[in-house]
Amino acid sequence: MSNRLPFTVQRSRGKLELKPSSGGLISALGPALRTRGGTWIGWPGIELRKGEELPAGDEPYAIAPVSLSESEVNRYYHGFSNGALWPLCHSLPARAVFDRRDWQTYERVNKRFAAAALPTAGSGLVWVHDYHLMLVPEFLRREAPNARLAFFLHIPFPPWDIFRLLPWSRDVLGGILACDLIGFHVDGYVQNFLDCVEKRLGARVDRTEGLIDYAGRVVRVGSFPLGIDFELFDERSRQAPPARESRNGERVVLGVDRLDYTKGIPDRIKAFERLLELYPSHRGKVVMLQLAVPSRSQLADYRDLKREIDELVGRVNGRFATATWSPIRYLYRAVPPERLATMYRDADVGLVTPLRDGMNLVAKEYVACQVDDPGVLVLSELAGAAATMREAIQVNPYNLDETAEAIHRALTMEEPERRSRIASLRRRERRDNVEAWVGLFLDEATAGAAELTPLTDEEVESWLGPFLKEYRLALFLDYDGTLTPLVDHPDAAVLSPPVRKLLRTLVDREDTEVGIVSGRSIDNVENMVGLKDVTYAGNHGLEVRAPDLPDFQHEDVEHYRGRIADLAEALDEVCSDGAWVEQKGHTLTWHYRPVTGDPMPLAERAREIIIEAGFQARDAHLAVEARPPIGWDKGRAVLHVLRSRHGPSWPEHVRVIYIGDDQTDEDAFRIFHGMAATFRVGPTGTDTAADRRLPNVEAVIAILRWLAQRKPTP
Ligand code: ADQ
Repeated sequence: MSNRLPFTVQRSRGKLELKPSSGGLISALGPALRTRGGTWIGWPGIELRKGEELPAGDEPYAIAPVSLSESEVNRYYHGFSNGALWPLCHSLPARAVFDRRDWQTYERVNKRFAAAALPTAGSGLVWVHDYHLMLVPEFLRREAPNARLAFFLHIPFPPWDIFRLLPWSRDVLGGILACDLIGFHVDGYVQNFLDCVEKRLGARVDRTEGLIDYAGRVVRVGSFPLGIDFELFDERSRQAPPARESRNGERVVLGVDRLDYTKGIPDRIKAFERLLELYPSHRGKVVMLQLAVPSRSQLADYRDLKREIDELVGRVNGRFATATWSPIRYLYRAVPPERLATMYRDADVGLVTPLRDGMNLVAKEYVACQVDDPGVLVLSELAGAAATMREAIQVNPYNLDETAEAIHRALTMEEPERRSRIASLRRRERRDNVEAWVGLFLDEATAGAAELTPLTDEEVESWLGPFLKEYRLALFLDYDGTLTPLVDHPDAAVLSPPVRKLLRTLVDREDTEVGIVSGRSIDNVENMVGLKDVTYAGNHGLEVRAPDLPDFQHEDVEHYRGRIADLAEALDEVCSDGAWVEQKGHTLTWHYRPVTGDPMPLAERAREIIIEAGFQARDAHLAVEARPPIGWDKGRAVLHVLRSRHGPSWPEHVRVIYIGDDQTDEDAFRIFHGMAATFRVGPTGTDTAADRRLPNVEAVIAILRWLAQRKPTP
């Protein structure tokens, strides 16, 4: 699945005609689908009229077109994709425009792409491409939980400090994290992505193995540097007509790009101008040939760029041209493949100096076309290609003097050095060609499930060591699902002896206080934990019992005492098929775990009864909770404990850690955000306010173990 289909549809005299699209992505995936079969899902580039069908193409694979209206194309494609994500991912945030309506259309269009893939999702891999479609995997995962999904980003993934500017950074990360495999061109982007996932979502990552633990699944992440169809370019350049004599020994420095501000065309022209200033000997003998394919001309930035380049070319030519020589030849158009191969072959210098580029295929195409007397590749160190194409002369494209010197060096390089450099470059590009890339990616995408190693002491130390340094610790823990795995009946959630022992050790430490915060009644949770000198908060914090504080009960709960008994009776109506009511004093829980049929109609009715009785209904694990409508929750209860014990300036005296697995723990995560270290346990999606996520009770135990053994605070 990609934004564009491998062809663009045009309407000519009422009839639809297919025109093949070009570009790296198309030439990479076309052959892969041709040999393996499958479906290409994408936008045909035209708004299809009602009942209008695409003409059959000659490709052996199926086509699933996704139709977009003109205004959708504006907001989803020009707006969010190219106006926000493109500049941001290229680390040019000043050019990014963030518009909520663009974002909403992007979401809607991504949903439509996902729907188009749904019929295929059960039978094989869905491989989603590029920044236009970053929410598709999540939408697909919701409808097809067992589907095999992969994503490849063709542009850079920026560092955290830039990515965090995106108002919807959370959603975009969550969108692609629904995949089994996420691929980038180079390792730098992988590391940036892992940083963002860790910092924005608090997900656990394994940097060495490239694994992310998120929403109950393990996602693989890796670098897969895209290659080209090497033999095709090699062959084309061999078959191209010999260089014309009319060149008169003129040497050519070649630039080939889409007209895009990331490609650094104005800086390149200025660097060439600098060359002519620094080395007058090149005047009259060297020409810069710049090809630019028109691109995204609907966006103002791109129209401005075109004007800027026109003016620059005019200025430099005006400054240096003679009657027989002009320094810059500039073609604003696409050239046919055979002609392009000839130009590559005959250029003495391939000048590829993007300000930032995911990979850059032009550098690779240039190398593939150096079949006889080889030229020299000058390559921006800010292109993904620079990670592997080490034998190119690498430059910082913003440094005009350095670039000018590099062009000079390329123009004057002796043959043995040129041949050695190009030979290594060609060997690598021939081996790591596009076919190899597809194979590598698909092998990884269809590999078995990956697993993260259990949480290590070093990892916990890196999370909590600096945070706790020289402070007392106030540790607050939820019970069910945090200290014990979730089970069928609350009575069966027994605390294991090793965990009790760990808690005991923590309670006995001079520098640590422990609190258990539960939805259970206070007597019940105290019974289950069975430890003295612990603070217990029951009924989601409506009551608190602490060793050193007066017992607390929220002043409004008395008012609801009679009414909760009436509610329990009213819920008899939905206590069939095993569903039952757990009475907990100030609150109650209606459990539907034992129900064998579809419990949803019953749960809906239970919610209605609870609300009619004047209580709040909250969804819990296979249960609905009823709480009095009092502005109180687990977070407020813990804050009450901290203030009573340490005074209003408690943050100066203790560090707080709060670990919970339940929706009701979110109140605590929110209230302590920035004031505590918070952990949400279990397979939760994007919607947690906790700093970090933990997969299961074992991970909680690993943290408790580290806390119990840590160096004492004086
Ligand atoms: P692009 O930004 O389009 O691709 P690039 O990789 O250089 O950049 O590919 C451009 C393609 O267009 C090349 O195949 C080139 O031959 C062709 N082209 C350019 N100018 C042309 C002209 N005047 N006439 C004919 N053809 C021309 C995005 C990312 C890149 C990443 C690719 C693939 O921005 O970083 O390498 O996807 O992942």
